Amino acid sequence: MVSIPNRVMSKQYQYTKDSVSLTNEQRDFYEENGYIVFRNLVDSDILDECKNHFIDFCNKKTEAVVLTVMKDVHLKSTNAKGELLINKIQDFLYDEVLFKYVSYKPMVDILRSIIGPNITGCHSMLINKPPDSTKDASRHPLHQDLHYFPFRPANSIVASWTAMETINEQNGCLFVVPGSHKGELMKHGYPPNVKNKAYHGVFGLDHLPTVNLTMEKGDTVFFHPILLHGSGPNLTKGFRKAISCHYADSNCHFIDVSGTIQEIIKKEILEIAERRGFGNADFQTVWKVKSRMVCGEPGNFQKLDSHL
Ligand SMILES: O=C(O)CCC(=O)C(=O)O
Repeated sequence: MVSIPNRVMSKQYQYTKDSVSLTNEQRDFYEENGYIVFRNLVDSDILDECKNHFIDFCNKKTEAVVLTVMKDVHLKSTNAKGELLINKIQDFLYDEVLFKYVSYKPMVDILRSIIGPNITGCHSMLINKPPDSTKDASRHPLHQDLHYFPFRPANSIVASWTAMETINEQNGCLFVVPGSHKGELMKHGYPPNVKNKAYHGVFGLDHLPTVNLTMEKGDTVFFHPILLHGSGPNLTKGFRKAISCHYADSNCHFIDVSGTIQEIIKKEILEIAERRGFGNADFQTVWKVKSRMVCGEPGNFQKLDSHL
């Protein structure tokens, strides 16, 4: 009988790590599709605490450590205020209430299985779609999140995105193009009728088959930063809220995106950062300053230039 060496028999995984938190079946699904949904992963009380904190912040009833507050441009000319106007808060990793979501242990266990033990939270968002949007208002066109990031490798970055209430086709669920994480980063811009700042998308991909991720409160999807995804408008009478964080292996290296297809977003992010008091910090520094270590050893995100 011919014996087959172990290394021939063992499967080659490219997008996940050997660990105990993902079953082989879950690993295979993420490897093949670039995303995986875990039902009822995040505790309802944590999500309620985050949601109430967000609403109190919108209504100016509490302080929160949030660097970027985005208002829906389609609603700016109306009388909408507070929770009815603010469609996204970003960069809240140093807010101790919202960080409870970011560092939630069952989630971190899964992150370890995808990007390894040294984890830095690098981008955080709470996305609020106000009720009764028009077709284009709260839509997020098909895009790849790597477009926003000046660090690599892409396989060492992953997003978590958690429904804070039932999210379906009517109120603007996430849709994904399964397997698209195996492709390249594409050129992004503003598709027709998309006016919200930095809501970039890739043009001409309407023919691609998408899968709608309908989710209940607490359900969480993890996805690769090259996965094409977007979300529809909220056509219902209620709000639609989701909370999300991108995580990177702390040892990811930073790249210079000048002169590349990412130049356009670098410029926009630096303009926003300057208004937030970052002065003339460079693109890499902006990302380092707003990131926060979650577990393991510190790495390149924690190394700031000495002149800062
Ligand atoms: O929650 C959503 O609508 C999706 C947001 C999204 O994909 C993003 O902000 O990158």
